[in-house]
Amino acid sequence: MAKLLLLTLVGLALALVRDYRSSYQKRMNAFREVTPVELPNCHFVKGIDSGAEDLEILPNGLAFISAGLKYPGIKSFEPDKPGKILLMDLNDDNPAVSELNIVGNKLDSASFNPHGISTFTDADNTVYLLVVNHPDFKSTVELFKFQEEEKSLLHLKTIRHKLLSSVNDIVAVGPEHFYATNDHYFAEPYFRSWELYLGLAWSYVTYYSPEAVQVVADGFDFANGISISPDGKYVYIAELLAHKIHVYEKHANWSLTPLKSLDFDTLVDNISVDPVTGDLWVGCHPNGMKIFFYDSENPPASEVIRIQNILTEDPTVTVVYAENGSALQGSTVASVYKGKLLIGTVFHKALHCELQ
Ligand SMILES: *[C@@H]1O[C@H](CO)[C@@H](O)[C@H](O)[C@H]1NC(C)=O
Ligand SMILES: *[C@@H]1O[C@H](CO)[C@@H](O)[C@H](O)[C@H]1NC(C)=O
Ligand SMILES: CC(=O)N[C@H]1CO[C@H](CO)[C@@H](O)[C@@H]1O
Repeated sequence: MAKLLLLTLVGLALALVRDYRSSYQKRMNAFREVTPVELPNCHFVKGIDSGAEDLEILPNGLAFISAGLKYPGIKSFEPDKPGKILLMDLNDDNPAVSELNIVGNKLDSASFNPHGISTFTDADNTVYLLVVNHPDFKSTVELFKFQEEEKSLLHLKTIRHKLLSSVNDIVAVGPEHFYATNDHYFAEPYFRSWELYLGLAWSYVTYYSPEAVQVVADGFDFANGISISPDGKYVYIAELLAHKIHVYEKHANWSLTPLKSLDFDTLVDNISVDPVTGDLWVGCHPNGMKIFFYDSENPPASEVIRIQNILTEDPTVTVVYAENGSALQGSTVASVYKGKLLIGTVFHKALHCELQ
């Protein structure tokens, strides 16, 4: 009898392990290969060789790029160098990047580890740049004022809060007001691989303002990119390991209510919204195993998806660019400006292409 019980328990444990493993492989999209989709006239951006995790293009064509992210467990080609913020003018024929000087004496540049970024332009045309930072594996949000003449960023403030525990990406709705995704995996100097394996969906979205801070959505299996519609009425959230993009309605009191979600066959990372058309551009990882467990012989692929008419019953989803990693490894973000597409990656290069 005892033997039978033991056998049953062993059987149950094995079934559980099998279930977790197959769900893990599904969440990681472990068996996906890409079919290439090419774009004309692609050039690597000079000066970017160790990542351009997030980028944001201003209406005048100036692009901010966060570079040099060190994420626990994820590849970095320059593990000992601090991160930086780059500037690029997309109006140039062959745009190059320059590093923005950080001025003000409150930010420790040696431990600067920038991740998601977002800008806010106020009524006087002052541009604020908000940057998710991970000094010593903690999470803060740094507020800067962009000084275009001096090509510098004036550091104004460091924002910390217990509901900003493991921030991935932010979208600003004011100079000091933003929504932030907390991915759960950037809290400690090690990668929480067991928790990632189990898929506990502990990731959430916080609304932050100096007056009130609240969780506005939760239960995500790795909430990643976040962005907002041009009219400011809808917030888009990418749930990386569930392969979903969620549309939330934003209310006057800043709360969010779920409206709909779309499913994909790829891990959706950062979302950028075309201010002209309202289309969503998403940087994706077709196969999560390759991005979380780097192998230079079998590098992670890149994939960019465009979603048109997301609010209608029948949105159009197009794979605009796909490449197996022999050219561009691990795309995280893509954004358009005047018929050209700029694609950023976690730790690799950035690519600038013409759209057909
Ligand atoms: C915020 O506004 C929404 C929509 O009007 C409402 O349903 C919700 O109860 C409000 N939440 C709070 C905390 O007041
Ligand atoms: C990736 O694509 C390139 C160019 O299309 C091709 O030469 C190469 O064999 C591919 N690699 C793999 C592993 O499929
Ligand atoms: C290119 C681009 O717009 N990327 C987005 C990535 O996420 C941040 C934070 O939400 C957005 O502000 C960026 O727009």
